[in-house]
Amino acid sequence: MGAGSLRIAFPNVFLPPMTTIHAAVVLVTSGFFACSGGSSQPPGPPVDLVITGGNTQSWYFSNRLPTPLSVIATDPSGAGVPGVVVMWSASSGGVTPTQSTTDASGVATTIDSLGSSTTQSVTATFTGLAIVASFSEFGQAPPTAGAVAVTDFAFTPDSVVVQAGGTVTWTWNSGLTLHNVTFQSGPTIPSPSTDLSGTTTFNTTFTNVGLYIYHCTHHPISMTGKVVVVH
Ligand SMILES: [Cu+2]
Repeated sequence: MGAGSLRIAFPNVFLPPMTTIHAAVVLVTSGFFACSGGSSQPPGPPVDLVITGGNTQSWYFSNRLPTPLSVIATDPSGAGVPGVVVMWSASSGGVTPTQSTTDASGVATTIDSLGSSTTQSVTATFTGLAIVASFSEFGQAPPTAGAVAVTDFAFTPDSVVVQAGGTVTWTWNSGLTLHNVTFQSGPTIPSPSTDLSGTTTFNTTFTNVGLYIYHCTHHPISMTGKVVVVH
């Protein structure tokens, strides 16, 4: 498939290592035969790890990436291989867990937390795999403030990210129509604004990390927004 697809073939020239690899493969896949109910065609040995999710995310230093990292262990025919122990390693920050086992579909996942590098890699491998799967992830400093326009009848942008301790400012440009900022959910529920119109501002400082959802109570369908507070 794409650049993330890594293919290897066991080289015929190294017979002793190949024997070793197959021995390891029998060990790690033996669990499959005990728990598989339906398949009459058990997969062969795993020969490849292909990235299936979480590659090339851009997020903020010292924060967990929004999407888990996942790989599929495949046999020579491309079928997923269950029961393969995948080892994960991050160049910056860290992964949790550092070892995970492929599920019935052959997929293993981990969660990556970015460190303080702008470009970071996470590798996934299993015993006997010649070329590891390599993820590239991108870090940046989180914004320390956010700005949202309040117009008829939308919050723009409807999603802002701010670092904990940072402030988001809503700026009205709505003529005579009254709007408000009322929080519905979050780690805490900040105080709402009053009903405001014309050109004015309202701001909230966020101290707790998490997702905050808000709306205007007069226009709850079109006027909704969220604030994502990160470390
Ligand atoms: Cu409104």
